[in-house]
Amino acid sequence: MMKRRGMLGIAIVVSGAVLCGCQADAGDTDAGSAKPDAAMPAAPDETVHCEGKPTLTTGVTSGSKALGAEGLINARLVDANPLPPTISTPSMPNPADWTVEFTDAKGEPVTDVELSAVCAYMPAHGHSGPPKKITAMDEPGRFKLDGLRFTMAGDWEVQFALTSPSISDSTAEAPNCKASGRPAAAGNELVIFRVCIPDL
Ligand SMILES: [Cu+2]
Repeated sequence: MMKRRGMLGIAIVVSGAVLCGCQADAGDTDAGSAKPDAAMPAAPDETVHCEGKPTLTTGVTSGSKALGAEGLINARLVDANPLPPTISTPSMPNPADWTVEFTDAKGEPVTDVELSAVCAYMPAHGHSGPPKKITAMDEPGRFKLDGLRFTMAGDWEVQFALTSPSISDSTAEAPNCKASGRPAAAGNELVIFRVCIPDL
């Protein structure tokens, strides 16, 4: 049962390739009194309830939607497996595979989208991790993300920093994704899906 490894007790937001290990034995911080710094995961022993929060849906016409920060690009969840997404642990990685479509205000696919950063980000704790693989699909505006991991129960965001010369030359807010330990650069748009991951 003792699976403690040296690194697990230390809260460091390291390179984007290293996923948060904070679901394992982060100590017994008193909820309420402790004020962890941004990089320090809180104690994971509070039960997470996702009831009443928006449910992630997929579909050609109705899937979950997200609006870009500049309001110029919409994203739609075309497919997700598993659905709903589940917590990812070392023994049960449960990688999430998502297909996302980016469209303009009229609902037409944006054909020149380039993704500059994608990650699953946990705002409460400030950690993030990229998908294992991103593939541009044959259908215009669609991308497949393989191996997204939600390493703790709680509220997560899946953030996309993207550029699309045909839509915008503006600069959106930077994503919270990190690449090689550094914040990722902002694109023309920042699109965010919000998802609650329940306890096992
Ligand atoms: Cu966390």
